[in-house]
Amino acid sequence: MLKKITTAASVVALFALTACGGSSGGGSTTTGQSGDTITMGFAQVGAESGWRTANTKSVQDEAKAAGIDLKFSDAQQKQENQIKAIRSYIQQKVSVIAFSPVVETGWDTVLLEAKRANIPVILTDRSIDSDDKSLYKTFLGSDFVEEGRKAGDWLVANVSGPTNVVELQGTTGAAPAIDRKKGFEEKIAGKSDIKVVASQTGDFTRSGGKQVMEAFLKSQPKIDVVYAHNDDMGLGAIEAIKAAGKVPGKDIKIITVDAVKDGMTALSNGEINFIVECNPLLGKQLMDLAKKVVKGEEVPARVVTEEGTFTQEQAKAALPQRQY
Ligand code: GYE
Repeated sequence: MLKKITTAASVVALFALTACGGSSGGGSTTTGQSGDTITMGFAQVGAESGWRTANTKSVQDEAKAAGIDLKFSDAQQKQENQIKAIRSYIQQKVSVIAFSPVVETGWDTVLLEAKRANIPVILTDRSIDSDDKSLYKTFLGSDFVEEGRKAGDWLVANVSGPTNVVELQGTTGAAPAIDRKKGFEEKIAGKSDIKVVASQTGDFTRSGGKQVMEAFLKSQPKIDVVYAHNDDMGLGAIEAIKAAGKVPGKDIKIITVDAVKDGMTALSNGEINFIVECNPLLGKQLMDLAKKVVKGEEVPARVVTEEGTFTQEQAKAALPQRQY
């Protein structure tokens, strides 16, 4: 239901509701500082992709399983909404704040407020760009540069002759958009046959990927490969390619990142050529880390998620067991 919220005002109203819900939860509900129940304030990016939906479910399910009282908010991909959510969690004196920063920069002020209120912060999925490492306890998530490198390696090994690539970037300023571009560029640098002829953001959404791809198909005389920073944008691009009378996966090869069910289905159908995996099931590790930081125990500064890659054949084999 959270994804239905359309205005910042209603987001704020919802925080207020959440706050009331928390305090009417009975006298036994306490914050981490005083003991029993851990309360986590989680500021989610939004509901922009299949990855995000799976990530939200993982966080909600695992909070429940761990007996952690979760206050959840959806920022609709807006930094100002995430900042409001974090401030509201500080006011509510939650035991721990976890969030996935929509963009990398601009967090120091609000995180300093959390630090002064003695509320530990865990970064999950995406990291921030700040010199002050004392603003958060740990960062749990993927190595996005490495994901970009895997996409670049596959491209270099699987094309020959002059190859024009169009890139569908994630949300501007977001860690996975910056890093997936960087890792990919690193691997194609020096390959004179491979050219990125156009690169634009599709905001990690299916509709964004479709729109940008429609524009690319009009402006670019020759497109051989699409590199989409997530499955959803790749799926949007597939729609645009079909509408232009071309065959996705054949006339235009497609590389994406995530490996959510819809992406894996398109991969096994031959419409996508290669997917770099990015694991959204971070809930369990997040709750384990939260319990530790609330107790004041040491945690590693960085926890990297293990992930692989999928070819069309591998997707066919893996699809029946795919949970998300
Ligand atoms: O790849 C994309 C989502 O931050 C890793 O965000 C995440 C990315 C994921 O919208 O689908």
